[in-house]
Amino acid sequence: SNSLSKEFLWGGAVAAHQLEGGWQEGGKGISVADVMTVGKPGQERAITNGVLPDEYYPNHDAIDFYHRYKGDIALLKEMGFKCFRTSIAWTRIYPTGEESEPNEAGLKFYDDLFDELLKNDIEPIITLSHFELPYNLVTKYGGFRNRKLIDLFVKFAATCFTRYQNKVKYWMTFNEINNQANYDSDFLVFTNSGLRFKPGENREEGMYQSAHNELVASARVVKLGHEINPDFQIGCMIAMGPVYPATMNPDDVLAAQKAMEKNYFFADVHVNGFYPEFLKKYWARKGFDINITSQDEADLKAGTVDYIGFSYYMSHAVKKNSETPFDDMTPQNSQVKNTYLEASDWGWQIDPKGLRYALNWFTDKYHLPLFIVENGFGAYDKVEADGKIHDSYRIDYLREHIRQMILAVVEDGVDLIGYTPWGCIDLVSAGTGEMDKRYGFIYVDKNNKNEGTLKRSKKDSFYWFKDVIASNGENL
Ligand code: P53
Repeated sequence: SNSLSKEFLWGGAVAAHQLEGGWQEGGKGISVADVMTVGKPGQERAITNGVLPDEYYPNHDAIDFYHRYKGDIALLKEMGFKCFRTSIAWTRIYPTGEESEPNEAGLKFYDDLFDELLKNDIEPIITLSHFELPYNLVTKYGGFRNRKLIDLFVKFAATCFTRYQNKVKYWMTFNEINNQANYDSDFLVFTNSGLRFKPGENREEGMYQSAHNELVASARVVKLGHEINPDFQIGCMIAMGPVYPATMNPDDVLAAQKAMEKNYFFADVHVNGFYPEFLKKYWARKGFDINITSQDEADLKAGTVDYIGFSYYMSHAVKKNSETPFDDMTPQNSQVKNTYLEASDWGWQIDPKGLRYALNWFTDKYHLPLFIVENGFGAYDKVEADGKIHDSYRIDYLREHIRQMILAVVEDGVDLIGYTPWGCIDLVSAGTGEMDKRYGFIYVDKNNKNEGTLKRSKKDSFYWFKDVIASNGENL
């Protein structure tokens, strides 16, 4: 066929903590997102020890989707959305993560939200864990380093699967589980796994143990979900940023491959149900002692995913240097600027062809259906005197990525479920906590300093994307 199928799921993506607000409504507990402040381009947000009285926490109120979701869904419907990706805030269901009974007010909120979507013929696509760990599990257990969190996550997932089994078909377990491969970043290990390191601790080993515990939790949840409803489609969620060699020098080529392995072995385990050989060898060389039981190995095998959800924003390029052995290559420590690409104001390199590359890479390696569950352009928007927002830069970004996506499907035969651009309505940035780093088709009047009316308005990209969906990708 020369076009996308009629069933192709066009939509948009968000995460609970980045738009709901209502951080203490309906008995919600404090999550890791509730203790992070605002950063700026090139500066990570700070993590505080609990909620402090004089700090501003942008996720606490976010864009108040908690109270405004009906109006917001009406706008998504107007754009023609076939699906909407969001997450279930763990702390609305189990406020500390440890309760024996779920919180009914939290369950009811998502019942109502999913009903509203279904009433509008919008399929909910649900992430179980999107940077929303109960903060209590950080202070009490040190996050996912502790195996205890496996059972707590399985309990949370079982509650969601049972309650929403007739409303939600598409699930994902851990959002961007591989972000923590960059274990030097306080933000990434905290949001993925609730990890906080003391000076002198082995961050890398701690990260691998947490990642293992999450991979086991994910596999157990996949198996359980299929038992609860065999029609469930349960995927993993990988942050994909292909790593290119800076030159044709075989050193650079091998360096890029090694950096890819370290970032994407997570997908190997999710899809194959076992660890790749290179990683076990690497752990042995480093002297890492990762606790993996034989029951874990059986669980990993029994819970492989149905599809691969992934985010795609940018690509990276690496150059081998003499200080960094192949063993330690990462996109961070050997990164060079790709002189063929432009970047966003936050330094994210714009690379539409990298999306086609990523779709083919996943397909060649795993032969599973794929779902682009995030893609988009974070940018400053300007509201004109007449209230209009001319975001042609965002349209350009999305158009070129959609072109490459369609080529991957039509010419390369990639099996693609759908496309949900990130932050379809402006929301709080995960990386910086800013409101002014915007991705939306829908503008929300609120800035980095918590000022604004929260009024929603349609950007130029709103009308453009509406036409893209209506024409099933023909009118770009
Ligand atoms: P923000 C790092 C690298 C790539 C994607 O990010 C990332 C991150 C973490 O910031 O996050 C994903 O808001 C994530 C979303 C996030 C989105 O990309 O930093 O799944 O929660 O908002 C965009 O611009």
